[in-house]
Amino acid sequence: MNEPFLKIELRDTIAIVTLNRSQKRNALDEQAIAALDDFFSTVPTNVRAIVLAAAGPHFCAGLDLKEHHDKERSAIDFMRVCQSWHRAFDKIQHGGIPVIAAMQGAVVGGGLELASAAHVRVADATTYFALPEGQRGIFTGGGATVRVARIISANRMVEMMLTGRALDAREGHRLGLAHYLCEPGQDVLEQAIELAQRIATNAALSNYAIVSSINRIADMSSTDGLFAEGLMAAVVQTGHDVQRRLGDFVEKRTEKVRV
Ligand code: 1HE
Repeated sequence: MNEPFLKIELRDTIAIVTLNRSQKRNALDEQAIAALDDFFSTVPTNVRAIVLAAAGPHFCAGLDLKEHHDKERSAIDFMRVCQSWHRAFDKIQHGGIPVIAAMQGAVVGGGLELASAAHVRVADATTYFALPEGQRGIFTGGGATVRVARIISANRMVEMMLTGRALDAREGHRLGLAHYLCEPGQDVLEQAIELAQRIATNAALSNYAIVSSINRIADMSSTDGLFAEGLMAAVVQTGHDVQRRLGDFVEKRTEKVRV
């Protein structure tokens, strides 16, 4: 029997979800997308942050090209596949729980689409990013035109796809594909877990607002955005630990904000 695509480890309030098909460079077939959709639909209620990691030397080689080749999908079949990716990755981005991606090696095609649904991305020095769809005769279908284009700009994404070139870890970091770039010798998974632990100490309702409202408000008009922001702030304000957290500052029991 095949190993499950996702390996899931719970450490206190952190879930570490590992893509576990390294022999195929974590290529995403239909089962893999279903497994991601399933996990992000049913995250245990005590989980406050999720680390999305990948086994082996590469984060993810994108669409399973062998499955795609063998299935000879029709336009409508592939439209449905793309929609299944959109549903699964939307649950990552809009599920209300911060997701931190730990990346190494190839983050290409659908792998970059997956990573760009995460809220915080950490890369090690081996990481590189590419959108080789043009070479394969296909197009992005897992959300890159929305998510990657917003991160690096539509203009840069067009160039990346036309030339098919790979951006190394430094360039990806400079353009925002990674928020953090590990120092040589630093372990990417450890750094991602550390960030997840820090993020998990925020108020759960604040984190919910951060990951579910900011990207949505970016899609709204200014008037609607300001209204939605006010509503969100009013809801977050009802959190059970707000008074305690404010009191900690007022009574000088908490650390100051310093660089
Ligand atoms: C795969 C895939 C895959 C590897 N689908 N099987 N993605 C791409 O165009 C990337 C294609 N892959 C590569 O360029 C390379 O495999 C890597 C740079 C990622 C890794 O290279 P390497 O030398 O470490 O591994 P490898 O020997 O190329 O691959 C190991 C095995 O994984 C091999 O299978 P094997 O049976 O011969 O052992 C490969 O065939 C298999 N493998 N990548 C299927 N992608 C919703 S639309 C999204 C559109 C896209 O994602 S397009 C981008 C597709």
